[in-house]
Parts: sequence; structure tokens; C-alpha cells
Amino acid sequence: MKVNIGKFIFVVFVLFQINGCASNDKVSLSDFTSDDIKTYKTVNVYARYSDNTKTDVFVEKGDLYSFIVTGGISIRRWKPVSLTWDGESPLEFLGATIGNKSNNFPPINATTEARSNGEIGLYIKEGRFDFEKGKSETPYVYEDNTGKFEVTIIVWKTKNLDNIADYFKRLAIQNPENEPISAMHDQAIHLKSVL
Ligand SMILES: [Ca+2]
Repeated sequence: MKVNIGKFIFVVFVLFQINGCASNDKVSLSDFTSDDIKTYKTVNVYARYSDNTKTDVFVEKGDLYSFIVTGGISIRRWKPVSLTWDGESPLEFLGATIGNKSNNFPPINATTEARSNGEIGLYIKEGRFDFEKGKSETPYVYEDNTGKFEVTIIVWKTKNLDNIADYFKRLAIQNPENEPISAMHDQAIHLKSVL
């Protein structure tokens, strides 16, 4: 499958509009498996942790994979300590790697196609990050962070985006409070038009 990069960026942009925030409603796929899924796993990414979080989930180039993100973090940054932020957007603060390379468009509450082979890593974006070493170059900026994102990674066996969209439709019915999951159905349909 070849990706039209312009359309791809457009889809990611649309997605940003839809799924700007993380939900606190946990999602369990354990009683909701599918023959279309190669593997899935939920990984905690702690806001105070300045290294890349290894997931032990591997993708091959061309695999479709999805992240469902729940939980929430506070980063605080350089703002006055009297002001705190909760519910930082995973779109802005959750980063991903494949192998030891940055994954520029991680599928935050979305589905995308792997562009290389390797283990998926997850990290909190704050300061400078050394992808080769899998460590922040500025670990001290993490010290005042709180919370975590819970990221459910799905690697699909199927290449059929209709099946993936249907899966999220069914999952949305089971998780009516989780808005990102509902939007993941629509995003999979959008993705079909660009892959
Ligand atoms: Ca911080």
C-alpha cells in the first residue's frame, strides 16, 4: 500500500480535531478479541518517566496498527507552579517510536500503517529526546509531572479497513462513554480513502 502523504496529513489533522483529549474510561479488549487482530496489549506510560517505554509489541512494515489512549497526565512545564494542567492532550504529549526511530504520526486514537519494522516504544514528549538512546536529554523536566496514559496497542492481522472500522463500531457500543473509540470507526473509514 502506498500512502498519499498530503491526504495522510489531512486525515491526521482531521483526527486532531476529533480526538483532542484522552478519556478516563478504561478499555478492556480481553473479552472482545477478533480473528483480525494479530496482537494487542495495554501499556502504562508514566508522565514522570523520561525514558522510552518498551512495549514488547512489534510491527512489520505495512502492518496496520491502532492506539486507544485513556488516562491523563500533567506536564506543568515552565509555567508558574500555582497553575497546573490536568488532561494534557496525548496528541501533543504522547510520542511513539518504531525500532529506535521517531514515529512522526503515531495513531493516537486512530489507525495507521507501519512504515518500518521494529518494536513500538512510547514516551512523553517534553524537552529534547534522544531516539537512538531511547532517553530524554532533559530528564529533569519530567520530575514535576504526574499521571499516566494507558495505551492499548492493536496490531492488525487484517488489511481490511472495513473490518477494523466494524471492530471499533462494536467496541464503541460496549464503551459508550469513550468518545475516542467512536471516532476511531470514522477515522478507519477516512484512512481507507488514502491508503
Ligand atoms: Ca515537567
